[in-house]
Amino acid sequence: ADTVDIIMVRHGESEWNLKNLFCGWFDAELSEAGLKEAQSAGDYLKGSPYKFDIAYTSMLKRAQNTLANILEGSGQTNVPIIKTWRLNERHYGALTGLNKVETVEKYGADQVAIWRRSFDTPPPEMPEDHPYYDSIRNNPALKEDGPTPEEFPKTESLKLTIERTLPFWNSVVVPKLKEKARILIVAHGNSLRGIVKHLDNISDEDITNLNLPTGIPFLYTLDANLKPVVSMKFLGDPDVVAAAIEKVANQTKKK
Ligand code: DG2
Repeated sequence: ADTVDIIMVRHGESEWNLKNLFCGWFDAELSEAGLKEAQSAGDYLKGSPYKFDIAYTSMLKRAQNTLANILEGSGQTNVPIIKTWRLNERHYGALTGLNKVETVEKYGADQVAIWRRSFDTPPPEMPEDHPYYDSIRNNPALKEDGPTPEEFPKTESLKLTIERTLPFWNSVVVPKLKEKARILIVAHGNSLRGIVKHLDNISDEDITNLNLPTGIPFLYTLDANLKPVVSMKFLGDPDVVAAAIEKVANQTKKK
């Protein structure tokens, strides 16, 4: 059949996922569990038919380290890697560094749900005196590939995230898919939600319900027009997959 496979994965759990903090463009490290998730994904892929010609990731360590561990674990360290800020997580604005449960206690569950999952309402902008403004604005990785000073976000909704991720998808990934390159993308909860929304043509309402688990690769099989024949098929133990999705959906609920 005239189809092509592409595998995507949200990075493994980060230190800030573990602490339940809004992370966005803050360059958090993987947690120990996140490193293990990346290694397990690598192990799984090693025993699978999926091999890669090229890999794409963001400018953030949690995604890059996940990718490195997946390639290591699957015995494919020679795969070329392209890094782009366009796959970065959505910028979480003034919420960056705040605890997700405390933010619900302060602003209410409805408001936080809007900030986290509405399609086009961005969180409040990050002011210049925000505690993480400097580390984000002056992240040396963004000198390698980053937005121009004019493009540099102060906050991003999913809509704004898609507006800077899709140009990369269309100009770089799509031509490679048409060449039948076997592609791996390691990115973030919301940058990947944007790609999935585009591929599956998910409505602005329905995308609010989609939560991606950390560290579990998922497969798309695309036809000649790049329409999905197989959508978001998670590669792993189904119980582990279901539990992981549930965990993300429950992040703002009190334990
Ligand atoms: C999370 C997503 O991004 O958070 O920025 O806190 O995928 O890099 O861990 P990731 C963050 P939610 O939108 O799920 O709250």
